[in-house]
Amino acid sequence: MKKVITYGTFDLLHWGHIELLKRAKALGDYLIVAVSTDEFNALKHKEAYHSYPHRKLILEAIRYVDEVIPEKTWEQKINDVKTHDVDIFVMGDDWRGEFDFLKDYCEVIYLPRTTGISTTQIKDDLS
Ligand code: C2G
Repeated sequence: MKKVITYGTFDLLHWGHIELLKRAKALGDYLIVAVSTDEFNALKHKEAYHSYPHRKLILEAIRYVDEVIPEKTWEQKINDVKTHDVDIFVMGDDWRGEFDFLKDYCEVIYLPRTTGISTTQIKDDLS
């Protein structure tokens, strides 16, 4: 079984997130999503509209997602890859290069971001 992992806040879930998760799942058989806790979001200088428990609940309802775990630190990725026996790490290409250190542990793939949508744009459009 080929296991894939990806990380993110996934706030105000939108079709750009879904396109990422769909493509990530298509790379293997099992997709783990490490969703940022509210405390970790503070480290990313992000404040999500939905709380961690609600963002976790929403992600668990997506057909492409098999498991949701918390993302609490920047440093947990290597351990996550090892403990979850992950074969492929996937992120949108706004992160290109940032996680190449994981290449010693698994395949690293950066997928093109979906243009025309973002959580920030949703907030701006509604404000
Ligand atoms: N994404 C995308 N297209 C968009 C918006 C987001 O492909 N229009 C992707 C991002 O590239 C990322 C994932 O969806 O791979 C989640 O996006 P965010 O919730 O914004 O994640 P981010 O805050 O970048 O957190 O340790 C990594 C961080 O937790 C990533």
